[in-house]
Amino acid sequence: MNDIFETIKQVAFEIDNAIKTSDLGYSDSENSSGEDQLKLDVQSDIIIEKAFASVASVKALVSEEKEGVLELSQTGKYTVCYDPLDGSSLVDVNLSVGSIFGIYEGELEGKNLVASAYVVYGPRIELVIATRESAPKLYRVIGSEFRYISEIKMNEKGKLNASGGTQQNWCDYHKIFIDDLFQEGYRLRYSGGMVPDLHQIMLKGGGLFSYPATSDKPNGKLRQLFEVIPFALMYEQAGGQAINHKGLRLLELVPSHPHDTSPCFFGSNYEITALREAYGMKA
Ligand code: P6P
Repeated sequence: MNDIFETIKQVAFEIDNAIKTSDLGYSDSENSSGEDQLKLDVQSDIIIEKAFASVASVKALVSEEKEGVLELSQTGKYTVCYDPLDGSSLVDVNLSVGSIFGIYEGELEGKNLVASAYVVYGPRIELVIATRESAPKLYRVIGSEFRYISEIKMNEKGKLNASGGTQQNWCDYHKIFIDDLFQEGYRLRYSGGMVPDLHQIMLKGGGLFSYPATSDKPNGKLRQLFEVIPFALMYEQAGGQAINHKGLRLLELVPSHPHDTSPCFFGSNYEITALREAYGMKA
């Protein structure tokens, strides 16, 4: 899998350059989730597709920006599911964005995720890689290359609360649960970019990120294969938990379509335990 991780490092530099130099306008197309595509979305997707086309261990690609599975090689072992530039609409207000990668072996479902990675394009370029055998490892660009910084471990309880979704469309018990955390003194940290929002909670020791089922999005908004499941591995390997609104581990999700979404909750043990109680889930 190292050839995949080295390729992610390569595309990180190319996409960071594109963010800094490309036209931020909208293309005339939509992605498979019906969202308008920025030219930068399309450009980032092309950068990643081209880079992985020559990686021997990659069998196929699934992109948030395209329908279906792109077969690359009969002899490859892994399918890489990726969101090339998550939160791209934040680039024009100069907020951090990211790329997310899920590396699957076999059928595209949670239990077959063997590793995940994400890149944060912010004041610094950072990369986090997790496997089933390791805690997430943080790398940072220093000079012109990625340097290993540390492993990431979350505390049992955090202080940050990233509460996603349109509040007027939350169900009553979710609103009560979120308000109770704020009454306990949690601080709101939500930029609208999944990658920096989840990165911050992991690096600041913990808390809760939630994107619940809402009346306008009963299946949530975030995509299982290239957003939710990859981050679920990160949070579990960092000592936290990642579940859906029924208490199922997100790493046990079985999407029926590559672009299926799921309500999702990522957090330290204390916050996920409190969520289970608020939602009446079995422990
Ligand atoms: P909302 C960005 O569009 C994104 O897919 C994630 O990066 C982010 O967590 C979420 O949507 C934000 O959605 O509805 O809170 O604006």
